[in-house]
Amino acid sequence: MVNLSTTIAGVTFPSCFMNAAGALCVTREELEALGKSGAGAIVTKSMTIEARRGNPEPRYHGFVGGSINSMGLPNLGYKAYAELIPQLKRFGKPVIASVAGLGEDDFPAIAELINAADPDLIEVNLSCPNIPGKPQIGYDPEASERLLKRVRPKITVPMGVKLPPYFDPAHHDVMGAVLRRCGVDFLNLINSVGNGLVVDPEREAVVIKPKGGFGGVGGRIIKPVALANVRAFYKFFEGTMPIIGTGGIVEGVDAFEHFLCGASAVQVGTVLVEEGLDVFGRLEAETSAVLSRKGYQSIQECRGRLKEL
Ligand code: RRO
Repeated sequence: MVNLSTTIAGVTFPSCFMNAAGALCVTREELEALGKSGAGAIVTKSMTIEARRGNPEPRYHGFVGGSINSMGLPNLGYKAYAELIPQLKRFGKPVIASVAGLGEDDFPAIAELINAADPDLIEVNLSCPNIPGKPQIGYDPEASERLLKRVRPKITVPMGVKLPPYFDPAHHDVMGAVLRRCGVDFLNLINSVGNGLVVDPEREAVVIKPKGGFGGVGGRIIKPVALANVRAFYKFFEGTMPIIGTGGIVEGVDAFEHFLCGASAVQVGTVLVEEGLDVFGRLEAETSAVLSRKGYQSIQECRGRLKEL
C-alpha cells in the first residue's frame, strides 16, 4: 500500500494533494466543500484587509494546456476568514491561511489577527501578479525581507512563503538567503507565471479584461518552471526546507515529478477549477499507481531523489 500522507513543517496532512490558494476557496461554501472533499488540506484565498470584488470579468480563461487569470484578489476580507478558520478546522485536516495585502503595512496586521484564529499554517503570498500598479513583492528581495521581518514575529504557527517563479540561479540564491534570514518554515513554489498574454486569433483579441489581457499563467504549460523552482530551492536548503510544489500538476505522474524535485506536498489550481473536487480522488489513485510501479511506498522515500546526469 502506498502512503500519500505527508508532513510540512511538523504538520501532518492526510493526503499530499490540496487546492492552490485562489482555486475554489473564496467563500464559506467553497471552503466547506473543500473540507468535505478528498483534499488533504483547506487553503484559503489570499486575503486582504477589506473585502474585495476583484478585477472586472472576464478574468479567468482556461485553454488547452493551462489557464490565465487576473482575478485581482477577490476575497471576503481577513476578519471573515478569521471567523471561519475555527469552523474549518473541524473537518479534521490542516487549514492553511493565505495572507496577502495591498501594501506592506497590511501583511503584519492581517498576520496577527489570522494567527490568533489558529490556522495550522500561514502562507504569506509575495507573488500576486494581478493588482494594477503593484509589482510582485517577491521580485524585490529587499522589500520581501523587510516585509517578512515584520510579519515573522506576528506568527506562531508554521509560516510559509508563496513565491513567484524565478528564472535565473542568481535570483534563487538571493531569495534563498532572504528566506534563511527571515526564519521561513516552508515554501510554496510557484505562484502563476505572471503577466503572460493569451491571444484568441479568431477574435483577434485578448481573452481576459484586466490589464490589457495580461495575467498569471497556470496549468500544464508551467510545469517545467515550477519543477525548476522546487528543485533550485530544495538544493539551496539542502533538503531541509519543506516545499509545497504548485504548477502543472494535471496527472499523478506530475505530482511524482514534483516529489522527485523535492516537494513534500502539491497543490492544484487550474485542474481543480476545470475538473472540480473529484480531481483529488483521481490524482490520489494515479499517484499511488505511479509510486507503486516505481517501488516507492511513501512520498518521503522518493522526495528529492532526482538523478542528475
Ligand atoms: O487574485 C489573483 O488575481 C491572483 C493572486 Br492573489 C495570486 O496570488 N495569483 C494569481 O494567479 N492570481
